[in-house]
Amino acid sequence: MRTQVAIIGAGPSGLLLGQLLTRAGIDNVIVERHTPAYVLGRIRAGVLEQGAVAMLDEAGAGARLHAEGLVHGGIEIAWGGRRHRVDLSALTGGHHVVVYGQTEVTKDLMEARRASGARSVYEAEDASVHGFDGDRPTVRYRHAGTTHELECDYIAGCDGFHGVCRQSVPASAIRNFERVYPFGWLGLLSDTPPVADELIYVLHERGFALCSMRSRTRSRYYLQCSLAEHVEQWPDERFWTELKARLDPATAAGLVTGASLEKSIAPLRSFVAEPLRFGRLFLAGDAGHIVPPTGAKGLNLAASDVRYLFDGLVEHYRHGRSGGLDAYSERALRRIWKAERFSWWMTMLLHRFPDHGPFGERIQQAELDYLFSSKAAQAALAENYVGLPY
Ligand code: RFL
Ligand code: PHB
Repeated sequence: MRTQVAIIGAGPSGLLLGQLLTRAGIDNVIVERHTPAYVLGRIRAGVLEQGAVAMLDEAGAGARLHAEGLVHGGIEIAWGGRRHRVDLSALTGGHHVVVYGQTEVTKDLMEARRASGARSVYEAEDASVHGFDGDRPTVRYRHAGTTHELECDYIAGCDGFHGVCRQSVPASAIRNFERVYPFGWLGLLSDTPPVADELIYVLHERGFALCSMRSRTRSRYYLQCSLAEHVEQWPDERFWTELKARLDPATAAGLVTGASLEKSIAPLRSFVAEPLRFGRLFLAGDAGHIVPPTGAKGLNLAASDVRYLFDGLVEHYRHGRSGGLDAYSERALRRIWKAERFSWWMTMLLHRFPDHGPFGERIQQAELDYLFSSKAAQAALAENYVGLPY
């Protein structure tokens, strides 16, 4: 089998890149390890920047998002028993974010791909990438007991943090930057109305909490938890009791609880690989970088990587120029590092750090005090939260 661009991974970055390429007349094949149902079962991001929304429109997958997504012009930060609003729209000249689950984004992109007839191989086992330092890269995988080889011009490594693409690059050619945080997020999804109209990020002495949502009838809540804990130790009752303990009394009184649809623990990590291009292999999305979820940037960064990579591929196939592909890694990394900085800062601002001690806590209080006494500080938060320009 032969294609122009072989895409490893059918997460948001692989599906978005594939859809844009197909619409631009560039042949591509997606090779994914899991089943579509498994990919859709992972409950992850919920907040989209306007740039990511525009790309989903360009991919022809934005209709349901516009009909069902919730436009948010602000977020709240609760601390010291009070909720403070950050007016994202007023502080950014009218920008906003859209609350629409990653599951729905993935579903819409899968549907668009199915309708386009582009090729996808799900349940591809032992995928491996070869020859990307030369002119004829290939992807090998097993499917239904048979080994297949896919020849291509380029490989897009959209296979997430644990994927095979980054790991196939010789250690001497790549530099990794990493910070692992000493806690995780325990997430719960429930068919209950959200406790507030906008997201509430909470700093409490018992730890961070986040009140988010997927729709007007479906909520997503998170609690900072220890990495030693397991989901089984968190029956729903315990989760709701702990969440209420981290909310101010008025908000806690308005919380509607119910049975969980899903519960999971995610570790928090900052990670960047440099560069993001190795000959004819390009890394995009979580394959090249990870942010802690506090800034809601992971999925949005996947979209901006795809923007730069797609533009480079179009320039190559339409005009025979390599400038965009040559600049991919540098352009993407400039935006990635700013999102890394913001996500790290939001994480430092809003979590209890077991090793910070009294000095660290006072600095955190001063940072929050400053934030809510300075329009300039709020504007800096707002412009990063709604997304820096591409
Ligand atoms: P994905 O989604 O991990 O998809 C990678 C795909 O590659 C497949 N794969 C392979 N396929 C073939 N062969 C192999 N060897 C393979 N190895 C892996 C995998 O099965 C998978 O289908 O990466 P992608 O596409 O780059 O997308 C990245 C996003 O998923 C991620 O950044 C976000 O979910 C991060 N994130 C958030 N981002 C936001 O922008 N806003 C948010 O509000 C937000 N909240 C979150 C988040 C991530 C979270 N977790 C659990 C990490 C909240 C949480 C709790
Ligand atoms: C979510 O709704 O899953 C979500 C929202 C905002 C974040 C992280 C996760 O910062």
